Amino acid sequence: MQDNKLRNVAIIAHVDHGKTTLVDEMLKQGGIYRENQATVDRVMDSGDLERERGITILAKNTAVHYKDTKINIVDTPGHADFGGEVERILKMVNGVILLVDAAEGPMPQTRFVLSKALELGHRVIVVVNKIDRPDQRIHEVCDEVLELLMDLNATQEQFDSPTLFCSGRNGTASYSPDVPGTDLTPLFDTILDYIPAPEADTEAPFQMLVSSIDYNEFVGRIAIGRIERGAIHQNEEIAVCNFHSPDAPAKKAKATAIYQFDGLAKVPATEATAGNIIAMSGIGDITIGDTICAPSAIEPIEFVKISAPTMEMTFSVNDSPFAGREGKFVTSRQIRERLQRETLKDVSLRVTETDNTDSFNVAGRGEMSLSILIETMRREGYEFQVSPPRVLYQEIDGKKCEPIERLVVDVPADCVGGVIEAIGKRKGDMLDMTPVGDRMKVQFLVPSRGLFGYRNEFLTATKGEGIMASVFEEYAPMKGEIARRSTGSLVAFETGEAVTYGLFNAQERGALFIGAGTPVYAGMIVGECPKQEDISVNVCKKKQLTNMRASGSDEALRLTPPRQMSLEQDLEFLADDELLECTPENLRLRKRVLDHGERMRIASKKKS
Ligand SMILES: Nc1nc2c(ncn2[C@@H]2O[C@H](COP(=O)(O)OP(=O)(O)OP(=O)(O)O)[C@@H](O)[C@H]2O)c(=O)[nH]1
Ligand SMILES: [Mg+2]
Repeated sequence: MQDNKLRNVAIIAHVDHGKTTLVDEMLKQGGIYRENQATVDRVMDSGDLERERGITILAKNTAVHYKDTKINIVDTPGHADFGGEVERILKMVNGVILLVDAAEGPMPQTRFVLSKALELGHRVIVVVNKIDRPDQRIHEVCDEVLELLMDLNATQEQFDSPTLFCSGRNGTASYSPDVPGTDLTPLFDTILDYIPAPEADTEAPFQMLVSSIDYNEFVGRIAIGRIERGAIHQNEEIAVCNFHSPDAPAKKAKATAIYQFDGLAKVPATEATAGNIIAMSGIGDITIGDTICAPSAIEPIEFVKISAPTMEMTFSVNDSPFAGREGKFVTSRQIRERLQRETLKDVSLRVTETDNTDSFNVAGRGEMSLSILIETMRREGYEFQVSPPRVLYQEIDGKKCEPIERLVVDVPADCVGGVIEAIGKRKGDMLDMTPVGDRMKVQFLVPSRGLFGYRNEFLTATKGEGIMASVFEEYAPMKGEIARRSTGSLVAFETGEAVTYGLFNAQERGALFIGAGTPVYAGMIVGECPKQEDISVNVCKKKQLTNMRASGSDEALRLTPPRQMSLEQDLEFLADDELLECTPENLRLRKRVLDHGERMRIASKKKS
C-alpha cells in the first residue's frame, strides 16, 4: 500500500549550485508564508556559520503542500566534507532532485551524490539550474549529465529521467530549455508524477531508521527519520537497536513527543504513520543509524557505515605563554567533553585519546568540516591549539596507501599550463581536459596530501578566476614525497609588543601577518618568509634614542598593511613543526618549540 498523498524528496548537488535558494522558492510558492510576510534569503541556512559563509552545513527538513499532497523536502549540504550527511539522508527519501549549475555543469560532488542516489535505486529529477546566468551552457550541460549517468551505470529508467530547466532565484521551472518558465508548477507536478509515494504499511509493528539528529536544549536530542512501517503514538513505549551491534540488548524508551514537518516549523502530533518523515524526542542517547522499533518486533534496519575519515588533526590544551587569557573553557576535561559531544551529532567525526592526556586526535572528512568545528568551539568560548591537518594512511595488501581525491579545476585557458604543472608536482595524474568556452575544465586524481595548502596558490595562479573542487575517491599506494610548503616563517624573537620600528625591519624579510601594537611572544609566527627557512625577527625592537639619525626619518617608516589570514588560510599555512592557537578572540600561529636555541639544536640534529 502507498500513501499517495505524500512525497519525500531530497535536493542534492555540488556546492553552490543553488539548492537552498530553490527550496526558498518552493516554500514561497508552496504557500508557507503569509502574504507580505518578510522573508530572508536562504531561510533554511539557519546556523550562524551557515549564514556567514553562505553554505549549508547540516541537512534540514521542511515540507510544502501542493494540490492535496504533502511534499517533504530535505535540503542537503553540497560541500564534499559533508558528503557523509547526504549519504545518510538519502535513506529517508523516495527520490531526489539533482541540481546542476547551467554554467558549471556536473562537478565532483554532483558525481558523488548522484552515485549514492543511483545505488539506492532512487528516481532522479534532473534540474538544470541557474539558467538565467549569462554564461549558461544549457545544452552542453544536458549532455554532460547524460554522460555522467552513463559513467555511473544508470539503469535505462534512470537514464530517461525527466529534465527541467530552472532558475531557483527567479522561481521558475520549464520543461523546455528554450521556453522560459513562469513559476515552479512544472517542478511540483514532476515531483507528484515521477517520485513514487512512500510505502505505507500502517498495520505492521512500528519501525524507523534514524537518519538525522537535531538538538534542542529543552528536550535534548531529537531523532529524525522516515517511518518504515507501522504507526507511533505519543508516549508509546519503544525499543532502540542498531544493525551494527546485533548482540547489544535493545534499549527501552518512550516517544515523549512526535513532530511532523510543515513549512519551517516542527508541528507536534499525537500520532504518525508509515511513510512520513517525523522527529521524535524523549530518547536520551539516540544516534544516527539506530533503529527505533515497537518492543514487540525488534528488527534493526541496515545502515551503511559512513566511510572512514581520511584526515586528522590534534586538538590540545593551549600551552602558549598567552594561554588562558581569552578563553572560558580551557582545560583538557572541557575540551574532551566538547569534542565527544560533537561526535554524537556528526557521525563522520572520530575522536581518539593520545598518549598525552592534554591532546586528542580528531579525524574527519576534510579541512572544511574540521575548520567549522574549530570556529564553532571558539565562538562558544573554548581555547585550545591545533596541529596542521595530516592524512590518515591505510595498509592494504601489505602496502601503505593514502587517500586520493578526484579534483576538477575550471580555469581560464591561459592559466591551464601552470595549474597542470603545479598539480603534477603534487603527484596528481591528469584524467582529461575539455575546453568550455574560453576556459578549460581539467580532471585529476591527486593525493589529498598534495592538496593541503594548494588552494591559495591556485587562486593566485588563476588570478582569482579559477574554480576547484575535489572529493575523496579511493585509497591507493603512496605516491612519494610531496613538499608541504615552499616558504618559511618569520618568527618573533622575544616577548613583548610589536612596534613600527621592529616591524619595519622585519618586513624586509617577508610578508607580515601582524601590525604595530600586537602582543607577541618568543616563538610566535608573525609572517611568511619567501625562502624555505625560518628567520627570527625582532618585531619588538624599538629605535634606540642614542642612535638618532636625520630628523624626520620616523615618518619614513611606512609599513605595508599586514596580510589578514582567515582560519582556513592559517590551517593551510601550518608546517609540521607549527601549531595554531585558537581562542575566542585570536588566532595565533606559533612554532611547536618556542625556544629559539632549542629549535636550532633540533634542526641541526635533523640535518646530521
Ligand atoms: N544566477 C543565479 N544564481 C543563483 C540561482 N540560485 C542560486 N544562485 C546563487 O548561487 C549561490 C549559491 O546558492 P545556494 O542556494 O546557497 O546554493 P546551495 O546549493 O544551497 O549551496 P550549499 O548548500 O553550500 O551546497 C548564491 O549566491 C545564490 O544567490 C539562480 O537561479 N540563478
Ligand atoms: Mg545550501
